[in-house]
Amino acid sequence: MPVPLTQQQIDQYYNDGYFIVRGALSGEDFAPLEAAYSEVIDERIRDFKARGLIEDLYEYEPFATRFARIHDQIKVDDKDLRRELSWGLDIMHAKLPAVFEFFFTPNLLAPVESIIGPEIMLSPIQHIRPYVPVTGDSQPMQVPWHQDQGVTKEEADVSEILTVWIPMVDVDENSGCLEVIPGQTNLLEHQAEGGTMIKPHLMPDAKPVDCVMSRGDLLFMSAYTPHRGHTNRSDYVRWSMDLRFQKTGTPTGRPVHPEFILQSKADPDSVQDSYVEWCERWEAGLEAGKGVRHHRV
Ligand SMILES: O=C(O)CCC(=O)C(=O)O
Ligand SMILES: [Fe+2]
Repeated sequence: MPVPLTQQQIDQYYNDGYFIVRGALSGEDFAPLEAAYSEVIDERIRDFKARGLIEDLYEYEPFATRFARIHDQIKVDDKDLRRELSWGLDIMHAKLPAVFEFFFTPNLLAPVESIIGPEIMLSPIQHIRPYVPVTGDSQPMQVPWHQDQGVTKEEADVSEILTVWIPMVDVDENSGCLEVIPGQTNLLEHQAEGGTMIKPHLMPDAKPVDCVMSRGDLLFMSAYTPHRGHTNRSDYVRWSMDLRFQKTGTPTGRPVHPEFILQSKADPDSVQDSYVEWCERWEAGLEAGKGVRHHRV
């Protein structure tokens, strides 16, 4: 049964700028996603084996670890090959039907509605991030301290945007969970250098909180909550998805990329549930967005 947030949980979200919704998603909600990504990865692994780039397919390795065991077979300093292995897995590149269907998961939309209201639009700022285990300090694609409002254009400053961070595996400080700084309600100045990040001298001195989570939990974060991902030093891949929701019609701050109406109680026919249209609008948006700076800095 989809469960909305209680008033106490909503209050906690607004007080702290984040809230972990425990046990919201079920194994059934994840199964099609996992199956779809397993298939994409399997194809890629077979291609790498056929090209003699890896020895072992690790066919019977579970979803959480298989991709890591494949990476283990490629030298850490062969960055191009490692990049090729992970290339194109993000939501808008892979365009998997299972991901599109996941957006409409009732167990996800019920607590989102508690914050955003019944007219729910999905922001185009959305990712799937497989953090592969590392031994050193450099986690490819790792994001530094930032607020999500900082990665939008200024037009989004009138919008209330809710980030939902969804671990597809259990996460803790050793396996790449997020750390957040509670209680921040305004935008801190960001810089582009080092990846869009809060200017170091403006970082709040409040103590960061590690968001230790199980698969099935959802991290709700306001767009002003400073956060970053920990390095993954475990032996499995930190698979996570992050989505952003806002009231339909409010600016996303990413104007060239497509937003989608996921739910409407006022006008149910307005829901954009066509997979084909989703693919077409992403293809057009990615083309139009080439060479465009998407962040405000
Ligand atoms: O997954 C991460 O490590 C960072 C995620 C993030 O910045 C976000 O979801 O907004
Ligand atoms: Fe973020």
